[in-house]
Amino acid sequence: MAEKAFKCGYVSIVGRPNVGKSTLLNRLVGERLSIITPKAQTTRHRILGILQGENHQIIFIDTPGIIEPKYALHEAMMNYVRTSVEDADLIVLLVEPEEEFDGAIADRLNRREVPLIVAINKSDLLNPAQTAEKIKYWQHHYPRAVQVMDISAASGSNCHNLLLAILEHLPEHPPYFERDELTDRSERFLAAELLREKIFLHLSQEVPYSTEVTITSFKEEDNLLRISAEIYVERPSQKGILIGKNGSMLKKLGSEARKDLEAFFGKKVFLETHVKVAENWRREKARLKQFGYLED
Ligand SMILES: Nc1nc2c(ncn2[C@@H]2O[C@H](COP(=O)(O)OP(=O)(O)OP(=O)(O)O)[C@@H](O)[C@H]2O)c(=O)[nH]1
Ligand SMILES: [Mg+2]
Repeated sequence: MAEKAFKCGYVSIVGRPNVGKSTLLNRLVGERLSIITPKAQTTRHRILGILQGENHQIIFIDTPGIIEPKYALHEAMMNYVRTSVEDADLIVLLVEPEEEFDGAIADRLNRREVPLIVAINKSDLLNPAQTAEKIKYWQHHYPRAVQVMDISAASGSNCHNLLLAILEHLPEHPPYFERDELTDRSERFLAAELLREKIFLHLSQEVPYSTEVTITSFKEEDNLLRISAEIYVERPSQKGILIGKNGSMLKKLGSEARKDLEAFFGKKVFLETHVKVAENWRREKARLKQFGYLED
C-alpha cells in the first residue's frame, strides 16, 4: 500500500485585534505559546506554533491584530502581518460575532491565492440561528473561502473540525522544521511575554501599551531558573504606577509571572525585575531594534 502523503505548510492566523487569534494558536498546538488578555493589541510579534503529527507538520503563525498604524511599533506589527500572509500556504481569517466585513482586510488577504478559511470565533456567545446567519454573512463576503465555520477557541468547540479542514487544504510537502520543534521562539522570549501578560492584565489605560519587557539574564542551574527582566515604560509617571505603593504592584506582577514560568518550565524560578524609562520608545527606531521589532 502506498504511504500516506505528508502534509506540511504555514497557516497564518489573522484578524482584527482581540478576536482570539492567540487563544486559537494555543488551542491548536496544545501549549501556552502566545499570551492572551482581554485587551486589544496584546500580541506584538509573529509567533510560530508547530503542530506535529505522524503525517503532518502544521506551522501556525499568530500575528498582531490588524489596525491602522499610528506609530513605528504599529508599523512593525503590521509588517509581521504582511510577511505572515506572504508566507502562508493557507490563511485562517478569524472574526468575532459582532464584527462586520472590512474591505481593507479583504484586500490584504486577496493578494494571495492560497486557500482561505473564515472561522467565526466566540460562537459560545451565539445561538444556533445567529450562528447560521453569521456563516451566511461571511460566505457572502468571502465567496472564495474554502470553508466558513464557527468555532470557540476558548472552549475548543469545533476546533478539531477546523484542524481537519486545514489538513484537507494543506499542501503535500516534507517537514520544514525538526520533528520535535514546537516554536521558533526562545525561552527568553516566552518569559518576557508572560511578564508582559501580567502587565496587560493588571494595569489600565496607556501603561500596558507603553510597556516593553526584555530578559537580561536567563540562567539554568540544577533545579532552578534564574531570570532577570527589565521592564521599560515611556514616562517616569508610568514607572511609579508600575511599581505601585511600596512596590506592591511590581511584586504582584512578578509573583504571578513566576508561578506561570514555573508551570511552563517545570522548574523553580527566581525572577528579578527592574523598571526603567525609555522615553517614547514606541516611536524610536533605535529602541524598536533593541527590543527586537526591527531588523538591524
Ligand atoms: N467568549 C469567548 N471568548 C474568547 C474566545 N476565544 C478567545 N476569547 C477571549 O478573547 C480575548 C482576546 O483573546 P486573544 O487570544 O488574546 O485575542 P487576539 O486576537 O490574539 O488579540 P490581539 O493579540 O490583541 O490581537 C480574551 O479575553 C480571550 O479569553 C471564545 O471562543 N469565546
Ligand atoms: Mg494575540
